[in-house]
Amino acid sequence: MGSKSDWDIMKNCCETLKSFNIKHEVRVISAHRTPKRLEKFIKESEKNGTEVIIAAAGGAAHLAGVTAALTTIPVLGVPMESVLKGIDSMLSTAQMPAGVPVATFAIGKAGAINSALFAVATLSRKYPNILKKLQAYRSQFEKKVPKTPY
Ligand code: RP5
Repeated sequence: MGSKSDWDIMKNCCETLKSFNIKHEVRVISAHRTPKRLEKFIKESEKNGTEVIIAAAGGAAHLAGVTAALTTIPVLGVPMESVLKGIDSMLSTAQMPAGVPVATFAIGKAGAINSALFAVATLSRKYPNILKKLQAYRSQFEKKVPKTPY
């Protein structure tokens, strides 16, 4: 995430990953404030077999896009809420030029959770144990939604 101030929202992403026992690392790295840290992190990620990177940033949110420009590891972007209610973050994250994709999720908490679930779904195509957990999660989810509103 681009700032420690994003953690309150992005902890929902980590909690979701943890609930599926997905090994992950959490870092504060800013495309604007700590570009060298970003470069180092990407080099390490390519060496250590990282399969997905989730990048959360707000405002002029370049983190996901710059990350995607520097690696072929799939990048999932989560726009953070901002003074412009996250619309700036969402457009900055989603409106990538053709050739450098960032899969962009909803602004804020829903995006934080869904980015994790999307990473889980992606990994589940390769790891049968993750697929089992995802199927169990989906069936529980189904049971939790009432059939009527009263
Ligand atoms: C972005 O600027 C961060 O991702 C954060 O959402 C936003 C504000 O950062 P702080 O000023 O709170 O550190 O880079």
